[in-house]
Amino acid sequence: MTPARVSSAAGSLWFASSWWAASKGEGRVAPMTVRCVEVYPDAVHLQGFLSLEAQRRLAEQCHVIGTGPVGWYVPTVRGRGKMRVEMVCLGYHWNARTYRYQATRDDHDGRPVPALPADLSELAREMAVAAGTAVEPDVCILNYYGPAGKMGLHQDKDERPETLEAGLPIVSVSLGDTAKFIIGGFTRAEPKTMVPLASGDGFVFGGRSRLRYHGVAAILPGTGPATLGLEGRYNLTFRQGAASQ
Ligand SMILES: O=C(O)CCC(=O)C(=O)O
Ligand SMILES: [Mn+2]
Repeated sequence: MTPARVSSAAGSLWFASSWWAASKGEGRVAPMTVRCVEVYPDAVHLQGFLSLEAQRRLAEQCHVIGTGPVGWYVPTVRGRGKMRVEMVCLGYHWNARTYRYQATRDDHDGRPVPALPADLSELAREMAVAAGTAVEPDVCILNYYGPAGKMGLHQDKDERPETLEAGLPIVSVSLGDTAKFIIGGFTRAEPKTMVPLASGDGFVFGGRSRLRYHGVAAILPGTGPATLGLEGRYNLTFRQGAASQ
């Protein structure tokens, strides 16, 4: 089931969304309303996309992946030291030294990257539709931010050029503590907007916003739902265009 748009108003749209939650075993859940705020053209904040139960299950899935045999590591970025997050890639591995996608974790332990689970791809598809776009993700980067976690201003531009030109979106899902997500223009210096990404929120940026600079200025410790049992924050970004074709 794709989410149904139930009403629209300037700058904010409302959808009903329950498919993913139901697929995770919640059974009959009441359709949820999700507030969709267009922060920039084609950059949409989906506020409250995931029910608390769906957040809990997804957080558990992230924990299992991250603590599994091919789990968390701290990437060292070309010339800029260690990142302030722990990372696991699914589907393809993003090599922090070469900024290229590959099948094995060559900048870490050389192991084959875990597959991208089908239920996670479906969540990304559903979020993209809610934001008025579409994606067929072939990679997900799962990040864990501790209380001092952050991510510098950057563009997501390592996917295949034709997918960037087509504006195929990045679909981001947040769990746990709220992040101060910063998004600006197409150069580092342009003015920026702070978007608080709370647990269960989505953020989809494609089309005219695909190459906007963005980052995470800070995590707000203790702001996530207690029932997740998560100190810090998970963020999943789904992308299309990692596969070399
Ligand atoms: O954590 C976030 O909200 C953004 C993550 C991000 O930009 C990335 O992984 O490229
Ligand atoms: Mn990014």
